[in-house]
Amino acid sequence: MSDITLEPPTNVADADYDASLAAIRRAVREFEGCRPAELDVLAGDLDQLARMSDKLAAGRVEIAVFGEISTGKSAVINALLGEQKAAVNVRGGWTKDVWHASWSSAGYVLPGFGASELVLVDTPGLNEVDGAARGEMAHAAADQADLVLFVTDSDLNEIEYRALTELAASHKPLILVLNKSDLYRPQELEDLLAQFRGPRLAKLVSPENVVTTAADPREVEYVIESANGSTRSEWRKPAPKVEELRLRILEMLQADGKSLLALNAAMFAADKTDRMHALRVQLREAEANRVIWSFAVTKSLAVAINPVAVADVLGGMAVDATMIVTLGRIYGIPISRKNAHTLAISIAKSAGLVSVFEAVVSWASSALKALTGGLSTAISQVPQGAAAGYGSYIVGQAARFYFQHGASWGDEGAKHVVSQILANTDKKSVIEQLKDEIRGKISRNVHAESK
Ligand SMILES: Nc1nc2c(ncn2[C@@H]2O[C@H](COP(=O)(O)OP(=O)(O)OP(=O)(O)O)[C@@H](O)[C@H]2O)c(=O)[nH]1
Ligand SMILES: [Mg+2]
Repeated sequence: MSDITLEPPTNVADADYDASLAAIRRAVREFEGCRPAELDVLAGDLDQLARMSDKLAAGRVEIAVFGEISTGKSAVINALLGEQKAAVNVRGGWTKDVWHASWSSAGYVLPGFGASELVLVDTPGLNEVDGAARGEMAHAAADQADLVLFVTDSDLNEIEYRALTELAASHKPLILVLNKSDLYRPQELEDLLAQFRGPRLAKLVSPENVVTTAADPREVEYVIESANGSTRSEWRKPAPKVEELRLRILEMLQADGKSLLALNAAMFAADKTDRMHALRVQLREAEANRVIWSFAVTKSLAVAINPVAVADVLGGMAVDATMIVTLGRIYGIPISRKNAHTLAISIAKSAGLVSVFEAVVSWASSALKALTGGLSTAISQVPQGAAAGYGSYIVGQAARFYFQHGASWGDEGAKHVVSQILANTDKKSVIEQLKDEIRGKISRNVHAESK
């Protein structure tokens, strides 16, 4: 036998917890630093992330009660609380909002937290008529929760089975609650439990996490016999039966409450930040494309209307440098004008665009001599304008790639990136669109001038 004694894994939960809190706080800080236009779109997600961060810091454990309408979710909450806090009604779709009830009577405190809070979260029923939005709310509440009580009152139907599968796939700790047990005969209840603890569901919920309750049992008729032998009957409501559920919840929390909380926050934050990153990428793409197009049009017009502006290659690149500075701002990567200029020229060189620019410049010098003034003459300069605009468009696309990749050309270098962009760009169509833009703008201006 080895005489090495293994250290008990004491602080695993604490380490998980600290790492999770640090990660979620980092994510909140990262997204708080977004530009206002991005924050507008990400505000909802950021709120949820900040809420999760607060929840974790405070040690607030949330238990969401989830399931189809009228299965007795609100009644389960009342029975656990020991008071009638939630509205219970025979009419389905009674609970319209997600709401939270503090479950202090459970007496559970998260290790290391003097004042942690246990919260029961009531949610609207899943298959409520016209309740798609409420179903979403219920799903969102379950996503945030550390533990989900999945309440049903019969064998699972298709919707319930799918919802349970989704929760299990997201590794959410689950307790499957078969409520209204008072309505079943003992044999029926046994059969149902065997079904729930059987192989089909064991993949989703472990058998020890299947419990039965009677949260709001139906009144039963008691026959009372008086001393003189006469009898009368009285309808009484039996006390709710939720003890098995209460114990199971507390056992799970006792075993690894802190880890559950940490794991849940970490997974929630990972999903949220993935989603937020993807959204931010989309926003940036859309904005960058708008910027590139508007600079390409500006360049086209500048060349078509006023060749003086581009009388040398460097002058022509000034518009592109401004575009690159603007793109850098979109991607949160500041770049000086001087560096933007250098970048524009190096992209233009990689793309073989310098010759395009030089051609435009040499044309511009001769156009200058022939220029008689007036916007109407610009009509004949449309092709040169569009060619110059196309150059800016390519410079813009390459710069976008560069910023998208954190100011890097990646392993294959600038030349490769630029040639990919050229290969994937429909030059003819870009030039045609630019021509349309120039003609449109010029004819509007000519029209205005002649007034
Ligand atoms: N017999 C019996 N009836 C119950 C039990 N639990 C709840 N009920 C009844 O089932 C009906 C629905 O209960 P609720 O608690 O409102 O159900 P819910 O799941 O919250 O419903 P929604 O909020 O509409 O989705 C009510 O009439 C309750 O009295 C139970 O354990 N046994
Ligand atoms: Mg309810």
